[in-house]
Amino acid sequence: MRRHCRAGVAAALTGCAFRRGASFAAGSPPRCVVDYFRQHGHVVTRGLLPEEEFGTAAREMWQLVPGGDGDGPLRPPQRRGQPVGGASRPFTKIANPHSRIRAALRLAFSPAMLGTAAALLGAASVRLHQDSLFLKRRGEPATAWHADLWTAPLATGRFVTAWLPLHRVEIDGAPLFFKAGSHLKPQVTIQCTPGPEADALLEPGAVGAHHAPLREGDVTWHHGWTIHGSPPLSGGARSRLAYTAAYYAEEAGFEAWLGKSHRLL
Ligand SMILES: O=C(O)CCC(=O)C(=O)O
Repeated sequence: MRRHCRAGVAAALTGCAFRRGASFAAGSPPRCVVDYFRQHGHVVTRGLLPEEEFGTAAREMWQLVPGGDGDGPLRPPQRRGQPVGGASRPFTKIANPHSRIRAALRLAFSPAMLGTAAALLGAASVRLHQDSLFLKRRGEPATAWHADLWTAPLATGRFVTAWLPLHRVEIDGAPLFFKAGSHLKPQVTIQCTPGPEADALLEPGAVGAHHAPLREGDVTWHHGWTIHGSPPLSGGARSRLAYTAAYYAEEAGFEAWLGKSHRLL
């Protein structure tokens, strides 16, 4: 299933960037993008980043990759207890590039990213939970089905992750695959996710919805409870590098509590 709204979201997004959150009054993705996301738990925003912004971000982020283009030999896994030299890791993850690279910082807090995240979550403002780079090389296995909120230490259902490949990604280039609608049943395990029973244990790529081919500047978004994963590279595809940023809705939380407790003093 690859239905999506081909909407010029970038053009609609203007406004101010906040270091830790965004008020988003100046523009938002088209309604069909938001509706699609709410219904399916994933969506694509085509050309969200202008070419120049994308080019700068991609160039700078590739510099963090060990071996440059990422097509070098696999390094031994870093976790103890795993076979040395094996390809058991599904990817190499570089955590929080925004703390090391200006382009990542700009991207994570750009009006386009913050504004889209806020609109999809129906929030007045959002905060960045984390950003990461995911490098998948030839020989590395599938990224297993999972939902981001399984591991995020946050008590919220308003959480969204942007996944932005830093080059074109065709269907053989390990795009993300999503179990559509799984965000609506967060209590359900992978084995029980909706769909024919025989599909339940198949790997990402064998089943699931995707948005490939993804061009430079296209971004896919998935809800924190949406089950997703990625197949291994296939065909002639080269290493795949994707930037991700996860956001959550800013609720009346600590600040409200602080204000209240101050009033009590
Ligand atoms: O790029 C990948 O293989 C994994 C990324 C992922 O799971 C995510 O962005 O939530």
